Amino acid sequence: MQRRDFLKASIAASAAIIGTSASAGVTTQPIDNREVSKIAFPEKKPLITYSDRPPLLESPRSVFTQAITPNDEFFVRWHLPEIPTHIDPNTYTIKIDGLVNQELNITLNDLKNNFEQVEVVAVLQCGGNSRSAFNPTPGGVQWGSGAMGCAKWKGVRLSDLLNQAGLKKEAHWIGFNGQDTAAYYETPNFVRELEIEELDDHVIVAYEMNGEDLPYLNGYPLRLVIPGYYSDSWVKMLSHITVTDKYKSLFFMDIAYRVPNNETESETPEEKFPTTKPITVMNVKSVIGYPLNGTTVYLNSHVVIRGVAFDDGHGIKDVLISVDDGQTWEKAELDNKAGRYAFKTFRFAYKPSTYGKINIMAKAVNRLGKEQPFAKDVLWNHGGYKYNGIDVVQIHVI
Ligand SMILES: Nc1nc2c(c(=O)[nH]1)N[C@H]1C(S)=C(S)[C@@H](COP(=O)(O)O)O[C@H]1N2
Ligand SMILES: [Mo]
Repeated sequence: MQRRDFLKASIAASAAIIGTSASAGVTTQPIDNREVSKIAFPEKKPLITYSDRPPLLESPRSVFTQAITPNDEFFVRWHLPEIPTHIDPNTYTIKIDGLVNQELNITLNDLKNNFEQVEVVAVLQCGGNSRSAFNPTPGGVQWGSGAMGCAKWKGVRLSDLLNQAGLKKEAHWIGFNGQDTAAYYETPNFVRELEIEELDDHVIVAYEMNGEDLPYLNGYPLRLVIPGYYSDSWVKMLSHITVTDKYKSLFFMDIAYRVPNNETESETPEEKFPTTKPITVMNVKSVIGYPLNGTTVYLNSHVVIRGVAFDDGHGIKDVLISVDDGQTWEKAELDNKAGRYAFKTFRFAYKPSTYGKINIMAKAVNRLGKEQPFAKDVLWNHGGYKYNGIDVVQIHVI
């Protein structure tokens, strides 16, 4: 078997284990009734657990009433099973090489003392977040809506590091490599490549998350933070940055985390569009954190609907709430002092006036006027990426 084939075959096999069967169900919302596991990983509360090796942990929906997602409830996604279990902060270095004037080996101490320290509050969201809402179900981890979170990241600008090394004029691509490795040698390391033009001053190499060292599972001691981008390129346990002139064909960049180039039509399970592109910037999205699906409330009681909304950094303009299946919408109150890449929290005072099952919907609109589509209008794609349908929870009024 060709190497490529082996990879495809192993991906398909793992998808079959993690994924549910295609078609059948009529899910139009992310699966929402999974329980958190009984066991907890280091530095984490018990979370929804899909796999322990590599760790795949989802945050419960209820955390999305908060502007900042606590570190111990923050989701976790690794692709490769071998993650170093011992990291020595005194000797850890990040190497910068390739098309640079001066190769650098920067220690954590250097990073913290010899560069300007910057902070950004930014949403980290897996491109496959909410994948379980697609119908038919694409293979891959069947995330509900909790493969995302928002944190305050602290570190140094990537551009400051690259300037220190000095880019040669042919420099065009930057590769980022983490410390995790595959269990089988055929699978390459987790490496991402970005074009230099994509990397502005907002991109940081972070060592702190919400005022603490990065949790081990979120990439201790260093990770890339690319505000506004899906998190597949936020490489964790970052230890090597290589500058090149040409794009090197890489597994994760070439197969995973890509969507059809054509973003106006859906793919179908039978047909794949011929050309794809990386998923890059996030689309507009909101998630309701309260009430939860199945919550029982009294007629005429005061229910405060709460949640979070975000986009790629253009900024959320409105979050609209509907309690009549999308016929009429009203504006929620918004709050956010943390900047355009952060969660905007929303709240809406609701007094249920009819008995029975009520669907509460939230739809975010950004400053460009882009808004979340109804679930049925979200573009289906083979990878199950970029789901951003109007969020819905169903409550029971008694
Ligand atoms: N080294 C390394 N970095 C990685 C990955 C990985 O498998 N290895 N997965 C990426 C993907 S796809 C996601 S969604 C995020 C998850 O970040 P988190 O575990 O901190 O939530 O890490 C990204 N960075
Ligand atoms: Mo991801």
